[in-house]
Amino acid sequence: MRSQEIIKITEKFSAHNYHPLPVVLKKGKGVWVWDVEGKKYLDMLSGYSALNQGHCHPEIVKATKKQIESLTLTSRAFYNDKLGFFLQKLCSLTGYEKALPMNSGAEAVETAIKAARKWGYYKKGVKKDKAEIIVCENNFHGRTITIVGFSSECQYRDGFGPFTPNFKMIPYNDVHALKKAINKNTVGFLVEPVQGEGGVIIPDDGYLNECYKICKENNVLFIADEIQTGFGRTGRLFACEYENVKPDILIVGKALGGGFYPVSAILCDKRIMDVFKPGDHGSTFGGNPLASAIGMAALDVIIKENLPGRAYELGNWFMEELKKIKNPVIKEIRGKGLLIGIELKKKARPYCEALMKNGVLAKDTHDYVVRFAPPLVIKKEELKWALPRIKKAFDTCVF
Ligand code: IF1
Repeated sequence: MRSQEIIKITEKFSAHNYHPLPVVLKKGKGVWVWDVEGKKYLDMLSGYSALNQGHCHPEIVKATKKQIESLTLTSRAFYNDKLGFFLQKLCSLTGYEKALPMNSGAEAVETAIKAARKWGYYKKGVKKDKAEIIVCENNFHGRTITIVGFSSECQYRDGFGPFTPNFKMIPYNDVHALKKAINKNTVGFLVEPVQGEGGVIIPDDGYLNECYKICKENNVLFIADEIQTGFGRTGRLFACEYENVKPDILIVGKALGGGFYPVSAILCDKRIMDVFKPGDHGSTFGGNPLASAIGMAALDVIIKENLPGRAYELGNWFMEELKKIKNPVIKEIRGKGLLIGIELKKKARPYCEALMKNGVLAKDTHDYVVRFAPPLVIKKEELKWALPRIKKAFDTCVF
C-alpha cells in the first residue's frame, strides 16, 4: 500500500493530536529508516532521543527476543528474575542507592513529584498540602494534567483545567529567581539541564551548579529531568555531569528502553525513596521482566559503545560544520553534544519538509527551531552525508 493511502487511513481513525511529516516509515536499522516506497532517510530525530542506540540495535533485539519467549509481565504482586538486576545495574551506573521503575517519562516525572512532596511532609516537616515545587518557564516534562498545569505553553494547557496547585514558575537560567522563589514550603526544584522542546535552550555555565547549591542551602530537593538529555545525548552520560551536579532525584526514560519499549525510572537515595511504603505508588507494567531485560541491554549498549563520548566528539564537530552553512534564514545554531537546534527567522516546518525531500528526517520545535538529534551510534561519514543535504534544504527552500 502506498504512503498516501496509509496516511489517509491513519488520519481517518487516529485522533489529530499530531501533524506528522508526510512520510510513512516501514523499516529502521541504525541511523537509517525506509518508507513504504523504499526511500531511505537519515533519522535526525531518534524518536525524540529514545533511540540513542539507533533503530533495532542487534544486542537489544537479541535480549528482547530471549525475554519475550520466556516471561513478559508478572505485575509487582510477585517478584521476577530480571527487575532486581536491572535496578542494580541502573543504580551502579548512576551512583544512587535506589530506583523506582515506571514506563513513560511523564509517569516518572509524576513519581518524582510524589516523592518530593511526601519527603517534604514526612522528612522536612512541611505542613500537610502546603508543599511547593518550583519549575521553569518553557519547561517540558510530559502531558499529564498535573504536568501541563505547570507548563508555560498555552496550547498544552488549553481546555485541560483545572490544574494541580502549588507549582511556582520562574524564568529558566535565572539563579536569583530561584533564590527568591524558595520559602519554607518548597520541597523541590524541577529542571531540565537543557530545555529540549523549549528549543534546545542551554543555560549559562554554572547555572545548574548554582541552583544545586541554593537547593542544598535551603533543604530543597534538586530534581533533574534527564529523560531527553540523559544516557549520552549531550556528550556526558548525564548532562548534570558537566557541572558536577548529582541531583537529589534523577528522572530518566526514553533511551533507557533503547527505542524498543517504554522504560522510565526515578533514582535517589534511601533518605528520599524510603518515604514510599508498600501500596503508596505503583504501575501495572512498571518494572516488568521484559522492560528490565530491554533496559539492561539498552544500558550495556550505551556503555560498551561509548555513546556519551561519541556524542561529545561528533556533536562538537557537527555543530562547527553546521555553522559553516551561511544562510540569512538561520538566526542561531546551538547545542550540547548531539542535541542541536537551528533557530530560524522563519517557521521551521517548511525546512523540515525540504529536509525530508533530501532524505533527512528532522522535526521542528517551538515553530522556529529545527532540532537535530540523531542516534548516538551515528558515524562521522553519515553526518558528512547529511551536511550537503541540510545546506541544500536551506538554500532551496524559499517560501
Ligand atoms: C510529545 C516534546 C521532546 C521530555 C522531557 C518528560 C517527557 C519528555 C524532558 C515525557 C517527552 C517527548 C514527548 C512527545 C514529544 C517529545 C518532546 F517535544 F514533546 F517535548 F522530546 F522534546 N521530560 N518528550 O522531553 O516523556 O511521557 O513522552 O515518555 O508529547 O509530543 P513521555
